[in-house]
Amino acid sequence: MGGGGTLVRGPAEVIAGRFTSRLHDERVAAWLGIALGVSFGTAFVTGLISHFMQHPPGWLHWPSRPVNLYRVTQGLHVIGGLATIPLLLAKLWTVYPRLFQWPPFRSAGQAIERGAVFVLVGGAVFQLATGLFNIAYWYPFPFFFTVAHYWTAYLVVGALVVHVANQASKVRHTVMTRPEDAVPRRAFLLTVAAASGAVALATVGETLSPLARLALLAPRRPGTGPQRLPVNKTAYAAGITAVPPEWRLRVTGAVGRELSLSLADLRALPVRTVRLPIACVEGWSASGDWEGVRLRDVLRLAGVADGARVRVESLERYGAYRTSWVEPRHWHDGLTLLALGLNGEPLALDHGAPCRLIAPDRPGVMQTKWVGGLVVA
Ligand SMILES: Nc1nc2c(c(=O)[nH]1)N[C@H]1C(S)=C(S)[C@@H](COP(=O)(O)O)O[C@H]1N2
Ligand SMILES: [Mo]
Repeated sequence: MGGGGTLVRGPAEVIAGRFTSRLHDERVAAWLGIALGVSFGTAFVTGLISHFMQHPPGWLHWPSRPVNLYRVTQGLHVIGGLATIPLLLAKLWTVYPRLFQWPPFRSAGQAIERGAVFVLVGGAVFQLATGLFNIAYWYPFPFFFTVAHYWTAYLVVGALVVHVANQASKVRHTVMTRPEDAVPRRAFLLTVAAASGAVALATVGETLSPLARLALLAPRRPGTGPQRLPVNKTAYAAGITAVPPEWRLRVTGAVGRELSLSLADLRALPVRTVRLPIACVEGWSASGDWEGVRLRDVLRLAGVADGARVRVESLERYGAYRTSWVEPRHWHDGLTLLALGLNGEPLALDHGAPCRLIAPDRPGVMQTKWVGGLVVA
């Protein structure tokens, strides 16, 4: 010691001294960053689609076709999100030493950049974790999932834009030049890609029924459940023990004439069979052959105006999904049914007996079960 002076090691150097792998490297970080940018961008867009389908502003009119559109966007959102988990873990592992860089920043610009990185890391971990817990039906957090997940998405994307703006030219340069060393980056990146692929493969069967048997990680699978269709909320969970013997469908509100239809009255209307999926916001989906009457036939019978919106109401007393709105485009569509049967049998109680809504290109939460009334606005 003496007059030689000691070398002061900041936390970053201490940490970096422990993280000796050569894979904590610009190139690895750059490639993982590109992949994460694409997957978070996709999750953001598909997430907004799902949000605005469920909460449409007045000017937005979703098409009712293609029939499987929501099934695809939401499958991408959930399965893509799950496959992103290994990517994010690999990226965090790669850049971990840098998160402890000391001093934390040297200029105002760098302070903003690093602030964005912390928002990005925290927000990204939060989105993937809450999304995963949600599809696993585990709610260890005190907030309402959909609201928190929705607003955090804007934070993450805001921080992502700042981060991309800061890193774009460096990343471009890094990936365009050939490395001159022998760091086994390719093997590492392929391993990460394989992990992502394995996660996707073990879940995609929840929506692609030929792969259903591989869907080991999926909470719901096509072909399981009563009438070969999964059930999210059972009749029991909804407080519905049997079809009320005096059941009638009441059509009220802005109608030419109010209706109160028995099951026999409904069956006297033209009965159709349509093949449509239930596409749950949780990513699983499955098609069924639904038999029932067209919603538009019932509404026309009640003398409803073409531009009217219709609120479908369930017999379920509580619960966030006991009602849903049907916009004109959707009730005009001849595929939109009040279903009374499924896969050649009368509708099971768990699928919404005696009557449920089934419509094309619509989130599962809006396919209201145990329908008791239509209120026209
Ligand atoms: N009344 C009512 N309808 C409902 C729900 C509900 O909780 N209550 N859950 C919805 C959700 S989240 C989905 S994915 C579909 C699932 O329909 P299924 O159980 O027939 O497959 O029903 C929808 N209809
Ligand atoms: Mo759902």
